[in-house]
Amino acid sequence: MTQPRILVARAIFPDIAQRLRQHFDVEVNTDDVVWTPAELAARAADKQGVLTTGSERIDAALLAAAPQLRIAANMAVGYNNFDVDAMAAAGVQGTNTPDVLTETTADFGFALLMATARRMAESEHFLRAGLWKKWSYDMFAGGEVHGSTLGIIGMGRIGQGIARRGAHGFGMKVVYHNRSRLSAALEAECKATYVGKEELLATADHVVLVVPYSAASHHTIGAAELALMKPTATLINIARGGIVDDAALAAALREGRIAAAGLDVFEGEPSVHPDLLTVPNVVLTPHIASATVATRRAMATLAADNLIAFFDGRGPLTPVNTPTAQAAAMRALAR
Ligand code: 8YV
Repeated sequence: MTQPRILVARAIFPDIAQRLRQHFDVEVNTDDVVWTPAELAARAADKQGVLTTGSERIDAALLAAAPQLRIAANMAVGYNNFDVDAMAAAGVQGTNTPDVLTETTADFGFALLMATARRMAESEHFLRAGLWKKWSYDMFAGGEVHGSTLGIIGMGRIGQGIARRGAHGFGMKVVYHNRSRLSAALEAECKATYVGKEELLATADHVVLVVPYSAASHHTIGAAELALMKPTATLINIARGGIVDDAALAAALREGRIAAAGLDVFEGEPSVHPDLLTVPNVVLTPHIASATVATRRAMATLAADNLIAFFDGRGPLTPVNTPTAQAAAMRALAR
């Protein structure tokens, strides 16, 4: 029996690619080029499975160009690069990598909060530039972290991880806003209080964004929301570019309408809004919140496990959609 053909759309750990080769006929993008949609479609045209990252879009055009495709396994917990409805209608399974990155990403969110509030990047640049000549009482005096109010927008697993760190580790008062309230037990465990978005923005010293990206969450933070925040507040985005209006944020930072921001994700990344590159009170990192060796290995392993389980007939481990049975059956027969 011929093995399913799998496309690994970006470079991954060589041993995980090797493991996939024990199950499948595998093509790996070993050069790690970010393909255009047309290049991705050309490579996926004869494949039954694809292992993607957030950089590859699986949409109606790709589905039409890859008639045999049955599963796209994303190496990410966020899957806004998938048109999940178009995939379900076309009979294509989508999977993601939840849980394995939760604590690592929460660690990074907290690190970015601390670096931002305590002005670590700005002061390091000052030192490297040879500008440190004397101690001053207010030199790089930032915002307090311990005992302050932490506002979390998006209280999924990562948001809860940040809440636990803030409440239990730093004695912070935690308020959160989410589409739905957590159970009383989870609220107690996270020591978190549910509030409306406006109240959160007006009262938090540090606002952390951890919402999934969708049309509904586009520009969750724009000029109007920034205007509600305290002038001493910090804003942290580890969710997705597009959750924040980056141009409005750069203006607010430049004019001192909020104190500082820490950003790991950007609208149109890897491009970064030029105004963000010139304001001093922002810490910028290149989408690395899940980037520890152990966690990236766990993400790649789970994506591979999803492909293996799916083609073994055990079903996907961490599905993000439910393909229609009839369309899925048609795809299974397509040659
Ligand atoms: C990934 C992420 O590194 O999991 C996510 O949703 O944003 C990151 O952990 C990135 O999406 C690459 O796939």
